[in-house]
Amino acid sequence: MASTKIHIGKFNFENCFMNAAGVYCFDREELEKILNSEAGTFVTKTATLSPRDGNPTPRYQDVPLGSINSMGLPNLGFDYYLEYLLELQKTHPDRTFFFSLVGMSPEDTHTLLKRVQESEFNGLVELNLSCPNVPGKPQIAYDLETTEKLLTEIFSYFKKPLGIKLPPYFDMVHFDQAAAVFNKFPLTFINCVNSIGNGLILDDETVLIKPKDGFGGIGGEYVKPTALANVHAFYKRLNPSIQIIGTGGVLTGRDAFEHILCGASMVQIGTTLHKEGPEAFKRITEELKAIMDEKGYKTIEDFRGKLKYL
Ligand code: RRO
Repeated sequence: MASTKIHIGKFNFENCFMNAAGVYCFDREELEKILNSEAGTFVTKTATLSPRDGNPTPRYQDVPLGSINSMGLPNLGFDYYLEYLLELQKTHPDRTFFFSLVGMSPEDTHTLLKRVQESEFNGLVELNLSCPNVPGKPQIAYDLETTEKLLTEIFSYFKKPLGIKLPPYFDMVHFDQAAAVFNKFPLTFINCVNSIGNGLILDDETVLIKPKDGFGGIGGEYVKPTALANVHAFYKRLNPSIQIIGTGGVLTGRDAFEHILCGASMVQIGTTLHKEGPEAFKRITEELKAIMDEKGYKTIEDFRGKLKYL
């Protein structure tokens, strides 16, 4: 049968699927459920220097075609996740995990990354440059000057494997400009895409979530075409040493197959994981393997990036 093993940088994973940051990753209990599922690995909830309560509830709502959220970066703080990750390095030395991070300011981000650099952590960092939901804080990666400055500073001291979580871009010139910036740095990966920021979904005459008058990040079926376009646009523009994690609109094995055809090495699942729970990994993995078997693809590399044009 087909294999869905992949690698990111020097790290090998038994399966190409994992959670998307924000879903099933708030605390040890949730992370353990992903650890013990069919997923190849997990990423933590994006951690900040201090714990955060996040925005007022209700702040996450599933809808038929996806989800809307304005969580506001609730998390248990950097130390909580680092302690768990270091523990797992001892109990699961054969596995590799992702640590999602961002500071509430560039200074905080540097403090966090310097602490990771000085720690025993030997996995991958996913620096979140795309949270759409903290009032007053813009999505960092929509400002390419700020992003370039931040990455320049980071790579002066940070020597461990690091990738960035990106917001969706919607203009060919923006793909060109963003890729030109990312290609200047020794990034291990980029992750396309975070939720489509600041959408509105209504129920009758009313918004669905409390923060920001109902505005929130959109996930699920709504975002797949945007996610695929971002994965493929960057696949075509980035140095081949920068791998791509595809995130957005993965409900089925077919959706994952499309992300990989567009160039994704790993595939993250957010809204569907929230709706179905960790059992979703088994179903979606089986569906992807069935497509690969039918087409005669034995490994992910047999078809990754091989999207056909007219
Ligand atoms: O916590 C959130 O509100 C959140 C974050 Br940090 C993010 O990166 N993406 C998202 O949809 N929600």
